[in-house]
Amino acid sequence: MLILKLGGSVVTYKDKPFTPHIDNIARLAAEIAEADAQPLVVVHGGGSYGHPIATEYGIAEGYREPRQIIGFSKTHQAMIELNDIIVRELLDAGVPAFAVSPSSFIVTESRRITDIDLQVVERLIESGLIPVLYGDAVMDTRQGFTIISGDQLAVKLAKGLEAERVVLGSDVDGVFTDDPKLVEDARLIEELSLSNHGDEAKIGDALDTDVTGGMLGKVVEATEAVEAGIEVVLVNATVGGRVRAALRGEKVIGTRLKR
Ligand code: IP8
Repeated sequence: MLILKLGGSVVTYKDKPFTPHIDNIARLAAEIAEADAQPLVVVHGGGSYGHPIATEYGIAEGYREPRQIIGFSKTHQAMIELNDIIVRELLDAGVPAFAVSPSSFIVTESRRITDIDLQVVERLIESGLIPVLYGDAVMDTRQGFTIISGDQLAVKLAKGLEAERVVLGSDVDGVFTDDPKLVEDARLIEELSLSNHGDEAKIGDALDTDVTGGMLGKVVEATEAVEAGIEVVLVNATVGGRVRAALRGEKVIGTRLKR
């Protein structure tokens, strides 16, 4: 069982509202087809679809005023639109993808997934389908509603489905010792131990920098899976061949998280 998360910066142009990155999506669809790694669940992020609307209406922070209600629906709808584009590309590549809406079977409490019914996803997988889910606007028992990230969802699915490996595809190669855009000799950390940073003492700083900003959240989120004994690999999904290799379990440029 494999879980593949494709970041919003991979499947959309993040600075152009509602613009899918079709080249990346089509290439990744082909890589997924070629990897022929099943069972597989695909999760994608929001990029320039979900995030601008969620921010405009303050959806992640929960209900405060009536004008947010339509924003909650618009955020979800934007994600359905992006999901539709991705599922169609997968189908065109011959991958038996099946769109699954997270908000219809997931509830959070204070932004964390507490309620997740995996029965349908499990049956889809058993039938040979590849469920395709996404970070979504979901109901929250404390704050009315919120946003769950694709990373939180990917990790929950990995644990619930007892996955062997989670591949987190973003637009950077992995975790670096320093910000590679600022520090010339910044080095890619091929294996990152979450319990003992040892000589990688600067990781915290590196994770806090802009270029790896999303990395800190990713690593924190992935900790739960790593602790459950699931392999987590961070790869650059904008570079051809890396996702295919990671799905096949081949050696690939990236960062492997370990306990
Ligand atoms: O891009 C958030 O998912 P992420 C999705 O993985 C929405 O953080 C709805 C903004």
